[in-house]
Amino acid sequence: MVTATKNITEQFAEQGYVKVEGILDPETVLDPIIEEYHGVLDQLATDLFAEGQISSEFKDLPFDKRLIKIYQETGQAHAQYFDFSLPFSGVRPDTPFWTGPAVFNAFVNDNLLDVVEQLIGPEIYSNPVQHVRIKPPEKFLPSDDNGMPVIGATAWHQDHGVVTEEADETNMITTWFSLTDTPVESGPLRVVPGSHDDGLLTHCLDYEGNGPEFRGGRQIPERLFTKDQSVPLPTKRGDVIFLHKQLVHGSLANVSDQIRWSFDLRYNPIGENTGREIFPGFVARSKANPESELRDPDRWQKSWLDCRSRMAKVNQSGMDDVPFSRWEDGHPDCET
Ligand SMILES: O=C(O)CCC(=O)C(=O)O
Ligand SMILES: [Fe+2]
Repeated sequence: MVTATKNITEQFAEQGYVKVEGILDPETVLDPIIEEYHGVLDQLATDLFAEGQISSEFKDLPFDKRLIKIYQETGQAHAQYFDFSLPFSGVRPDTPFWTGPAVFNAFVNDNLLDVVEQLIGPEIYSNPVQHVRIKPPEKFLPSDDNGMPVIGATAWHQDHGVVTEEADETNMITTWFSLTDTPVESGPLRVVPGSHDDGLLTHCLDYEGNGPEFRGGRQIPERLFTKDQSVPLPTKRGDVIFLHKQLVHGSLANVSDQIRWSFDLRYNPIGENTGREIFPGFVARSKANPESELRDPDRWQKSWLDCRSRMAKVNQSGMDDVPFSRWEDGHPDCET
C-alpha cells in the first residue's frame, strides 16, 4: 500500500514489506504465462492418462476445473510439473519442471526490476529460490496423511530461513505476485509488519505447536513473534509485494471458489551468495555491465536442464551430499 506520503524504500525499511500496485501488465505479462501453463497442464494430463492414473485427459474442462479433477483423481498435487525449480533430493534425469519464455519474461520485467533496483541497487542477480504456487480451493482438494489439503496455507517463516548459512550476508529480496486476483478468501500472503527487525528466528522441522492448520513442515513457533499483529495482503492482477528476507510471513488458506496462483521470485546484488548455489541464477540487470544481462529464455531453460543433470547425481537415496537446510532438530525453541 504505497501512499503519496511514504515512498517505497521508506515503507520497506520501516515495515519490512511494500505492496506496489499495477506493476505488471496483465495482458502482456500475465496472460501469456497463463496461456503457457495450459500446455503444461496438457502435458501432465497426457502423462497421467498414459500411466493409467486418470480416467480421462479432461481436455474439455477449463484450466481450474481440469487441474482440480486431476488432483482429485490422483490424490496428489502435481506441483513439480508447474514449478521453475527442482526438488532438493531424488531428482531424476526426467523430473518435470517449467521454465518457459513467458515465465522468463516476468523475471526480467523492467517495471519489476525498477522497484527491485530501488531496494537493492542496480546490480541485480536473479536468485534461484523461486516458485510457482497453484492452490485450488481447499474444499475441492484431497487430503494428505495429516488430514490436511495436499497443497494449502504456508506456515510462518522468514525467507532467510530457507537459504543456507553462506547467504547470511546476502541482501536477498522476495517479490510475490499472483496471476489472478487474490482477495483474502483466496489465501494471499500474510505478514507481520516490522518483524524484520528481530533477526533470524528459529525454524523448527516438523513442528506441531502452531496448531493443526500447520502441522508438520518447517516453521517458526508462534511464541517467537507477535502473530496478533499480522495482516493479510490481498492483491489484484499486476500488483507486486516485496518482502525483506527477515520478515515473518506465511499465507492464508484458499477458502474461495477460485484457484490461487502466485509466483515468488527473489533477487540479490550480483556476486552475493544465493544460498542455493547448485541451482542456477542469472544477471537480471547490470548498469555496470549491461552485456552480462541474460535475455535469452532458451539459455535460462538450458541452465535448469544442466542443473537437473547435476542434481540427478546427488542427494539420492536419502543422502545429503548438497545441503539445502540450515536447521537441525532439537533446538530448545522447538519444544512444544
Ligand atoms: O505464496 C505462498 O503461499 C508463500 C509464499 C512465500 O512464502 C514467499 O513468497 O516467500
Ligand atoms: Fe516465504
